[in-house]
Amino acid sequence: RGPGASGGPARGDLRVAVIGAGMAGILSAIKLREAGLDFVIYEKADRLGGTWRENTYPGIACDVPSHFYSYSFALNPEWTHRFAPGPEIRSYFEDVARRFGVASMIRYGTEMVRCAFEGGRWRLKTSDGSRDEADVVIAATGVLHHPAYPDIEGIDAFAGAAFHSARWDHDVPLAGQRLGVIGTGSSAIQIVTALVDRVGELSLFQRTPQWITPTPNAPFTEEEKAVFRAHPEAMQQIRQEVADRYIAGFSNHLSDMNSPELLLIHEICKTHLESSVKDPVLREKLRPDYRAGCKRLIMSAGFYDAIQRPNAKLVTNPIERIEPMGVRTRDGALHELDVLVLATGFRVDRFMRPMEVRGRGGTDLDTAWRAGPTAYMAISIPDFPNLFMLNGPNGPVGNFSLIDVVEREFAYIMQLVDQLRSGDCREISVSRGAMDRFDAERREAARHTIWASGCKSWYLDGDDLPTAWPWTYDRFRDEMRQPRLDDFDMR
Ligand code: N01
Repeated sequence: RGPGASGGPARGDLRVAVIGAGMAGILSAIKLREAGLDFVIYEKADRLGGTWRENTYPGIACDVPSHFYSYSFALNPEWTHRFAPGPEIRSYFEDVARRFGVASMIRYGTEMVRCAFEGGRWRLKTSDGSRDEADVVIAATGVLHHPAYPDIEGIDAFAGAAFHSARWDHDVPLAGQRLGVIGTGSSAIQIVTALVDRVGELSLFQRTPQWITPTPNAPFTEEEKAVFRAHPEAMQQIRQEVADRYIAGFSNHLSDMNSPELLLIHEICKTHLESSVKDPVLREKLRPDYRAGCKRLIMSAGFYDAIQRPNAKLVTNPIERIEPMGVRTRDGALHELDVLVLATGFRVDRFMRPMEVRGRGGTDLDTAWRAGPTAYMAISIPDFPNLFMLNGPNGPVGNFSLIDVVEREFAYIMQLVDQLRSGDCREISVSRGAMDRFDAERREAARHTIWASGCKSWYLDGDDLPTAWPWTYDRFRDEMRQPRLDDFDMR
């Protein structure tokens, strides 16, 4: 490349540091390699896979159809099911990283502890004390990453095995045991469905019931897989059809809580509950008093069957405390247990933290995010130049393929990186004015989304305002096509 519009020299030598070797980090590496950029991936664990490495609980599967939850450039004819199980997804990422030649670029066991923008470059420090420098940092650190532990009295006093759903202890035997599960999110529902027939007794501690869409998960036959191998365009077609269906029937309507499409989904969930649960008392205990889609929709074909098994018990009386023998509820009952699973979700306000991040002039991220994490287009923060997030705050995170989201975000980021490469500027981040405008519009739009229709969920910030992308998915796709460069502070 020749000199940029501003006359600066073109920079073919940009060095990029990617933090995290999960789905988004692997994608970044593949695309950076294609673009011929120098890069390195830092990964704190000793294996890649992000959420699919951390979550190994029984029954784990993705609730986005497999051919849609795949990179667009690496479709996979071998998926065994419409909704692939977790271990298969982790193997897929490992395989793709190997095939695209980026696995060897990962520095395992190296947690990034500090990134500071000093003298026009990012100065990086890792947990082993080593240092590095980069022109660009891509934070691919995930959203549902840091387990949230419930603040329940006596939790450490439990005599049996207790662990978070994202820290599954596979050494703990389950056959014939009395299992307790706290929580009714996507993780808990999959765990209960998978384990009810393996354990002796199962107690599900429900604070809030959930709407559940009936979602059968048929295997792909050998014939279907043979077609996929011979005709990859058949997978491409499925991917496109699924994306179109999700967007037209769901994702485009989350922004309007009164949309007919969301009302239809509510009716589908209601019919699912009423036609599946026979006992009227149990049925009413399982019936949410808020709109379907307000909390993240749960996809399951088997949960209502599981919770009606003779060895399953739904406990709705609030938890008073945990005792050595089990869980004591407020009505005085002691629910004796051998194993207790905390399927209590994640701290979703962390993003790249606890890493220390300092932008221009020493601005620190904790201060910049004092009122809660925000990012222009989910990607850029004022005064944190050349730092870009994948799946950052305010992005579209509800029941859609995060791979599709990240591919679009990355294409957008590369256009910003091109401003640096061409020499048009040496530092690029959203301007303060554009950030403030984006945030004001986002907050206004958030009040009309389904997530604001009257329930508690991890979509809400401390002021109960939904933090996710509050507009249609179509708008997200449009925005991601090309950055509005006027919104950026380029120096
Ligand atoms: O966590 P959650 P999750 N006492 O936050 C309850 C993705 N995911 O790990 O509703 C009692 O949804 C809490 O109760 P309440 C997906 O995006 C995807 O299940 O707050 N209960 C809630 O029931 C998902 O949304 C897949 O009243 C307590 C539960 O714990 C996200 O991860 C699979 C409590 C937490 O639910 C998180 O799902 C799994 C307390 N003190 C996860 N504290 C698929 O792709 C919390 N709870 C299928």
